[in-house]
Amino acid sequence: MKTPVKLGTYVVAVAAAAALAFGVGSAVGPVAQETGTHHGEDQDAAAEHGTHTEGQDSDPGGLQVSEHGYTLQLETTTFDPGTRTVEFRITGPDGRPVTDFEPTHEKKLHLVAVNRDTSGFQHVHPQLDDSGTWRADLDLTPGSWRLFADFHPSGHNGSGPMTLGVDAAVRGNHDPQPLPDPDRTARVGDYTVRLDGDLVPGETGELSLSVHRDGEPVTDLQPYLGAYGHLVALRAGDLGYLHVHPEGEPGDGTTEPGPDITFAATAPSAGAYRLFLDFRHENTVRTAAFTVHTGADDAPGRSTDDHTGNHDHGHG
Ligand SMILES: [Cu+2]
Repeated sequence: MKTPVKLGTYVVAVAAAAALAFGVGSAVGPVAQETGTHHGEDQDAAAEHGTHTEGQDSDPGGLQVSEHGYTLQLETTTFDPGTRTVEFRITGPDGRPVTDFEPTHEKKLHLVAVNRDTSGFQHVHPQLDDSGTWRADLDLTPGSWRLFADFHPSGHNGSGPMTLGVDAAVRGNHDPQPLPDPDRTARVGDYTVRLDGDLVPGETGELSLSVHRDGEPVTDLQPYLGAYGHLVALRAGDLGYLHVHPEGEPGDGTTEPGPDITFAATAPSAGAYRLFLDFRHENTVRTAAFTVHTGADDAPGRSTDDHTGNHDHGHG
């Protein structure tokens, strides 16, 4: 029973680090949280009182359909397979649909959809109408899907951007696939993307993705959402959604348009993660996908095979 002990130690260490960060960095959080983070039971109590923990990037998002009074409401939760228009609302603490959002990465809301076996990844930008209803087309295959809305409601005191997640079910026969084996190279069309760096539990790790085409480094990547790449990381097992930040942006005088794109990310726990990199070149957005395990490189005894799950998709 070594693992639970280790995990327990890790939680305590993170809690202590969080308490330290709060003590040193800010006086924004309620006092109850600063003391509460030292003890598990108090931490639970703090969570029940809706204490915000944003700013701690190691907390995955997207595990809850409702948080801090904001709820992700899907108009319909069951679909036939195919290209379907998904409609949803974000309701606020007053129960009414939210219509004011602060853009993050140039968009008011990012919708990420993935089959729960991590196939079919899509990252789209829905349209908002005056009533607060968002609409986006998704290509849905049979199975259980997870939809993530990544947004920042205007005037939301202190908690900043958030990610809510909701399940949707798509009818039809589904042959779920295991998580693809760890592989640091992904192919998407003519492009090869190489991943360097590691996700580290509880620490900020640097991930560098290098884009090549036909063996040549790509040095004219196009800005996409204010960066040369957009990375989404999902934890295997619960699809916890990690906050990943690009390091450097187009036009800052130091960030080159490829072949390397660098990100900072913190893994909330040891385990496997599925990474999806969106990059734009010659006016097409492509997605390269990777499986990584925290800490170590590819796990021993694992074979590497072809099912990388990469795909081209027209993204404007
Ligand atoms: Cu987006």
